[in-house]
Amino acid sequence: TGTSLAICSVLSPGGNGQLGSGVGCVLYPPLSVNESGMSMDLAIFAVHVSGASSILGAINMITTFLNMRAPGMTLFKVPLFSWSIFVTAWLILLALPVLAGAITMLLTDRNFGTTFFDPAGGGDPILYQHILWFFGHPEVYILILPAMGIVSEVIPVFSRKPLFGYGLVVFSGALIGFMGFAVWSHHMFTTGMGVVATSAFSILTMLIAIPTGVKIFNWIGTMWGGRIRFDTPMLFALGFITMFMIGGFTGIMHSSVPIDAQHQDSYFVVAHFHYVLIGGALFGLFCGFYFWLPKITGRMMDERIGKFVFTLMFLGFNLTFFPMHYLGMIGQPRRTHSYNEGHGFEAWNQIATVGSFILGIGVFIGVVQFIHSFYSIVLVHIRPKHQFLHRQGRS
Ligand code: CU1
Repeated sequence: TGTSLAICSVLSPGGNGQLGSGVGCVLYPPLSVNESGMSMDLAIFAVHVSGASSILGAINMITTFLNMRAPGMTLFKVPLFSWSIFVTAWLILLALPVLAGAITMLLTDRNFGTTFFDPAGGGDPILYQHILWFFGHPEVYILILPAMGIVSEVIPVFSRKPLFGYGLVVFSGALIGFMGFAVWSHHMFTTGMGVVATSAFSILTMLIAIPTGVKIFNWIGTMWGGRIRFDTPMLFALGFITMFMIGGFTGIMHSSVPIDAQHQDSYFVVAHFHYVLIGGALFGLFCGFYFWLPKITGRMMDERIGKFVFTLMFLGFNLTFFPMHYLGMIGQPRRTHSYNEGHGFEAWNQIATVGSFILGIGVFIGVVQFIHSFYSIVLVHIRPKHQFLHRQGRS
């Protein structure tokens, strides 16, 4: 239902072919309040419905984790992927109702004459940013923690060693989730919050690098001295670590207020969060698919195609997003769809365009491989057996 509402939002009057009239993924007022047409309202309903379903799913995950473990499966024997989902589910449960509150206020501001975000009636548009980012920062961890869990499962297998520091990986994951609720204002350093608030949020943001670094050292410690096999899932895990680290380092740069003020709303920020969310979360997702799909279907996937997909994605990803660091530093603002010549933007943008096609082709081939792998299980197990034998010429 959420997806249908989102599609209706794109197609409805005022939508201009974009979700919620294209006011940007953060739906900041006053633009999101003043935008006419029902597209924005449909987008708000889409987020409401999807949020409700995510909350129900999270409750299911938490109760399953706590109540339905096999006999003898104590909490500190649970696989790390399950731990990461447990922490993620708590973040969903605590963060999404806050987002629902923010967009409900947006809805009443738009339709029922309230002025939560309108200074003319005593409201404040910055209030929306606080509420949105109190959800928005934990949301980043909702996306990255499951990928960290996947990588924590894959690296021991292909290093042929048990994971180094199981307890540390569990606790650092929980700490990342917990601290993720205390750093939201680092998205708002340029809104004039004052020195005390910006300093506090700056320090807390820097502190999150510690549990994150703990995880990375645990993964390296697992590989250290292991007999490493560079199969496709392991390649994606290593790709995850390297690119997530680049995204993490630029994140630490942004936690410093004066540097953030320089990078604010530039392509440097775009490069940063794509290193975290494509190089991190998407590569983690592919890592999980290449690792677990053969266990589900009972058939290995073609290793050569897997490595080809990894090569395309790794090359394409870096060609697309690394130049955006430079583009940001020389001043290209984010959310630009065209620009005047003569600023030196052209070359890097052209490289990024070529890279995006290589990345897209890689993702496409990978998804086709996954679908084909699923289809193979349908052919072997679900079609009536005599039909299968007939096909093999043995009936
Ligand atoms: Cu954040």
